[in-house]
Parts: sequence; structure tokens; C-alpha cells
Amino acid sequence: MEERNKTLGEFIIENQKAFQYSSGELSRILNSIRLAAKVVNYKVNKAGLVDIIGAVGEQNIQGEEQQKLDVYANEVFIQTLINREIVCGIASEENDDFITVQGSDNCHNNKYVILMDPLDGSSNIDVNVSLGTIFSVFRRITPIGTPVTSEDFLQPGVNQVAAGYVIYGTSTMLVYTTGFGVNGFTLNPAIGTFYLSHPNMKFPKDGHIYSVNEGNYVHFPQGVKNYIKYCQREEDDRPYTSRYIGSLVSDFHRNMIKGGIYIYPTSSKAPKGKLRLLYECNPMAFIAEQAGGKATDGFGRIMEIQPTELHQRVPFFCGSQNMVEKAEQFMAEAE
Ligand code: AHM
Ligand code: MG
Repeated sequence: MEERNKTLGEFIIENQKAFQYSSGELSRILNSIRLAAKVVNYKVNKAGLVDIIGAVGEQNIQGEEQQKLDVYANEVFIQTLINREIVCGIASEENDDFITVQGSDNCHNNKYVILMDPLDGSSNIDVNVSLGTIFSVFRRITPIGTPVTSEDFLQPGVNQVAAGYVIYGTSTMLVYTTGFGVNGFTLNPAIGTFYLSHPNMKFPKDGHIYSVNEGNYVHFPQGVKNYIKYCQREEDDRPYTSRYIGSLVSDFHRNMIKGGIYIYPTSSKAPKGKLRLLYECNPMAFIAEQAGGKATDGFGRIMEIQPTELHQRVPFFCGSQNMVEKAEQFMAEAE
């Protein structure tokens, strides 16, 4: 059965042709992510064995120090990309500043920068709940041949050339877009191969699931409070179902398949929101839009925000188009 499905490797090669004058750099980046995802997946699946193989900070049987999983994932993705010398710069949610990739070849000649959250939802690590990796690729804007600058990373999301996520869930999937729709690939761990399992993914235009940390309700803006009450009201096809994993990738993935909205608003506790524009919101927004969904900060399109700092936070409303528009309507009315 699986042999009839395309593998991710085959799909990447086939789709390289969609890019005119393609040099293959983007395909090589995607292949590196595919590889790093498999390495991280192996480690994530062993996380539950921590009592047996040693906790963070302890030495394992080989005398190696056990690392925190998010630190490990960060190193795997960064090293995989650096070793292949295919990007000129890397920014990660785990690092304060961006990395200028050096390498034996002159990496200043590479066209792309990558931004990522190597292991999102890290509060779920110790409790065996799904985690994710999120990535976003831009063409640099400073001249080829020169070292990257912050300008190359501080681009609005509309400039993304690729974005995707890996979900380490009941099965491991890699979902990505290069601006020609969204495709999902499921890992067969027995042979370490991703197969095309979810071609041309689409958000249902409407949905019945809302995902928000309702424990923070008292701290939310009035528009969000009103929208939550709307979701809970017995009227038409409501009340909606509430589902919140606390792992953005998993909540997004479920909502994209079933139809739903994810909200992480501003609150009196987090006046700018919690999620990072560059590492979390922009890539998810690109995927959402490519799947026919919508992503806003409650008022305007996420991908049009001009970033001013690497770790900038924004409120995030993302999911089925009609649901996001309804939430925006409540936000505008409460202004
Ligand atoms: P992290 O990058 O520190 O893991 O935080 C991001 C995560 C998202 O995956 C998730 O949707 C959100 O934080 C949950 O936050 P909260 O626990 O405040 O609801
Ligand atoms: Mg994160």
C-alpha cells in the first residue's frame, strides 16, 4: 500500500520543477529538515524512558550528560543545517540572536535564511503529549556574498518562500508549503520514510472547535471574552467543542483537519500575547492561508506585520476562515 504513495523525498524533487530557475537550494533545505525531524523524532519517542536512561543533568550509561529535549532539538536542527551549508543564517526561538552560517564554502553566497521553533509546546515534554517543530524560510534581502544581517530575518510573513511543521504525535508528520498548497507526510518509523498521506490539505471553511486557554479568561480582552461566550451559547450549530492541548502545532493540526479556531490573545498577564511572530505565528499563518484558512492578530493579517525584533510576540487568531472572521467581528465591536 505505502509503496504506492509518494515519499517526501520524491515529492520534493518533483516539486522543485515548480520553481523557475530553481537552483535546488530550497529542496536541500527541506531535505535537511526531513533528516533532522527523524533524528528528533527518535529522541522524543524515548523521552518517556527518562527514569530508565537518566534524567536531565544526569550522565547516561555512556557517560554523556542527558540534555533537555528542547535544547537537543535546537542543536540537531541547527547542526544539520550548518553542516549542509545551505542557508546563510539561522534564527531560533531558543537563541537570543541569529546565527551567521560560516562553513567551508562561502555560506554568504547562500540565498536563504531559516527561522524556527525547534521544539514547541515544551511544557508537554514530561507528560507524553504531542510536541512540534515549526520552521519558516525567507530569501535574504541583503546582497549575496555579504554576511546576513537582522534585516534578512525581520521580514513580513508575506515574503516567506516555505514554511512547515513537524508534529510528534500518535504518528509523526511533516506538513509544509512552498506557496502551492499544503501537503502532509506521515513517517513510517520502521523504515524511516515519510510518505505523502495528506495531499492538498484544506481548512474546512467553518468549524465547531475553539482552542484557547480559558483559564486566562478573566485576563482576556472584552472581544475575546464575548467571542468565547458566543462559542458556548446554545444557538444554531453551537455550543462549539472546546479543545486545547497547549501545543500550538497539535491544536492547529487538529483544527485544520476538523475545522476550528486557535486563539492566543493578549491578556493583562501577557500584554503582547505569548506566541512569537517569527518562529510560530508567521509560519502557521502561511500554512493556514495556503490551506484556505486565515490568521490575524484579531484585527489585521499576521503576514503583513512588519517585525521589529526577533523575539516579537503577537496575539494570534488562526483557523477556519468563517470562525476567524467572526472572532474579528467581536474584537472590532468591543473596541
Ligand atoms: P513554548 O514555545 O514555550 O513551548 O510556548 C508556546 C506554546 C504553544 O505551543 C501553546 O499553544 C502555548 O504555548 C500554550 O501556552 P499556555 O500554556 O499559556 O496556554
Ligand atoms: Mg514555541
